Amino acid sequence: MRYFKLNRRAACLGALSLAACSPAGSRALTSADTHPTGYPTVEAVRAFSNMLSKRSDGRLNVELYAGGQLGSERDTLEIAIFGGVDFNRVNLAPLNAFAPETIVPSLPFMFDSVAHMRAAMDGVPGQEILASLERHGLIGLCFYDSGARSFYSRDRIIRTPSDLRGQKIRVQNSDIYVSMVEALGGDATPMAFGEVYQGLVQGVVDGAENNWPSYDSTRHFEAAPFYSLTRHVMAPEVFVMSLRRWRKMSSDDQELIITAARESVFVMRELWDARVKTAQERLIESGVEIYEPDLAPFREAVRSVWSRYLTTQTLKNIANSVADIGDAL
Ligand code: GTR
Repeated sequence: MRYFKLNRRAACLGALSLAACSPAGSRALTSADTHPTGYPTVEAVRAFSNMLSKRSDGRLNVELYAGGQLGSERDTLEIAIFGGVDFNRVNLAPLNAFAPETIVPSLPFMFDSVAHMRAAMDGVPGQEILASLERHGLIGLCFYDSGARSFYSRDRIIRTPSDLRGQKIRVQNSDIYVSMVEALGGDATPMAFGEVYQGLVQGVVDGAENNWPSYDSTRHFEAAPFYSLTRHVMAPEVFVMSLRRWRKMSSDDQELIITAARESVFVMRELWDARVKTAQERLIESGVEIYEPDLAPFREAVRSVWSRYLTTQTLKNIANSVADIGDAL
């Protein structure tokens, strides 16, 4: 098992779990999310938590730490592996560096549609990726939707990859996305999610990329009002549990957790589809300029990213089975 090197925040937050101990020694479970209350991922985990509480007759309760209270996704993953927080909802991107199987669904243009992403993550490739996380100190519970990520800019419409030339584009903390933006001709700047708004306002970066709900909820559109629907990445979100905590649970409680997590996926899908609609409406109303580019030159430009990251037979097999699922749809 390869652990992160723990940082100071992780060490401090180890104390969080201790502080939450009840005199009887049982404690509320905790969950972290970078999104605020009301965002679909947070509300899906709340639905999970409600199911768990009900089915355990109030024994298993999850306290939600939303809005990045416990730090960036990279931080909270470290904390979860260390056992300082029990559950964590993150994107796949921060897992790419140490859990190779997560690379496949994170690659640009891996999925043709949301339906393709859902079918692949519900199927064998998704199960294989979730199972692979155990080697790294995490139990992969389920995937949640994250729609499609598209580029937005402070000062220009991105019509073709050449419009990204010379633009500093914020990316998530994953080498894949650095390579992707470089392959498209831009300058990639990895940055934590919570810093992007200021980065855009101050011009530290010229643009970023995200799905409709995040572009809206972060208000990035205020500083970067040109949204080009490149839909280049459909990497899902993932809901994980600390392996350390998991091992302390009875098999009955583990079963309750797995079942509630699986059921929360359906809650998430409904919340997500509704949120995409309202975000689109709100953004159009706010005057965001939306552009539908020809995707062919974008696909072509990022071809090299696949060969660079699909380096083992295991990863190639997962990518092939994702493609087969797409062909069968
Ligand atoms: C959002 C995603 C977050 C985080 C964020 C980012 O769409 O839900 O987990 O990955 O993007 O860009 O950092």
